[in-house]
Amino acid sequence: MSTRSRNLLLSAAAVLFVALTASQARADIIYLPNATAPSGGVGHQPESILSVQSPGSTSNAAGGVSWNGSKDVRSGDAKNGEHTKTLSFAQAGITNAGELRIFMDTEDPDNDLTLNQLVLTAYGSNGQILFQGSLAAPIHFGNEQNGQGHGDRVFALDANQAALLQAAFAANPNLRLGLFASTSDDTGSFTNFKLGQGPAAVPEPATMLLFGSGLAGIAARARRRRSAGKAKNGGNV
Ligand SMILES: [Ca+2]
Ligand SMILES: [Ca+2]
Repeated sequence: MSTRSRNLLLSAAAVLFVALTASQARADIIYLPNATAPSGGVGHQPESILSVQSPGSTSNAAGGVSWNGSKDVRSGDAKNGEHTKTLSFAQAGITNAGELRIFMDTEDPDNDLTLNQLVLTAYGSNGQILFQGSLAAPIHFGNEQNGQGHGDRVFALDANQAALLQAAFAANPNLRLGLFASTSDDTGSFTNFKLGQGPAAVPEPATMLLFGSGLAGIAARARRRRSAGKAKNGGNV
């Protein structure tokens, strides 16, 4: 292998490393600004998985629900009962992780809040963690809709994470999904999350497409150089 080919391969490996590192830090849960969240509060389809409520007159709420192998475990500011429970794919009405949607319904009286964290976890029959996806960075939302029962925001897994969750589901059809959320600037109100199925898989992030076409370009250049070298050497490399 020529020095030039080796250098090309090394730089391709460096690009791959940077892209993989970036994808680790990138959002696994993606906000879909153009998708519409369903109406109907807790007790209506799609199924509620979590509600968090800021205690007293504080402005922050954080809580979740997990599965310990025999029962749900609520934590922090998660509300009891119908609001907060782990869900199987079947209970959420999901067959395809690429079409899984997390719907957020805010009740905030001044119609804005910050979603600091959102973590989706899949648990196996013994409570072991099979999959976890999360929002990369906090998002501030304004102009929320008409209080509780009117859905506001929609989230999905990116394509890579959806493939991982789908593989976990194929191996563990009864896995249970739990959710953790933390919010701020939602004084005196609660925020509900539901799981349901969306219309289609989320496309690959643009960065991965750019990265893919970049690698294809490097490979094509290396091929051209190789065949030019072969021609020069009469086919003996
Ligand atoms: Ca709302
Ligand atoms: Ca607010």
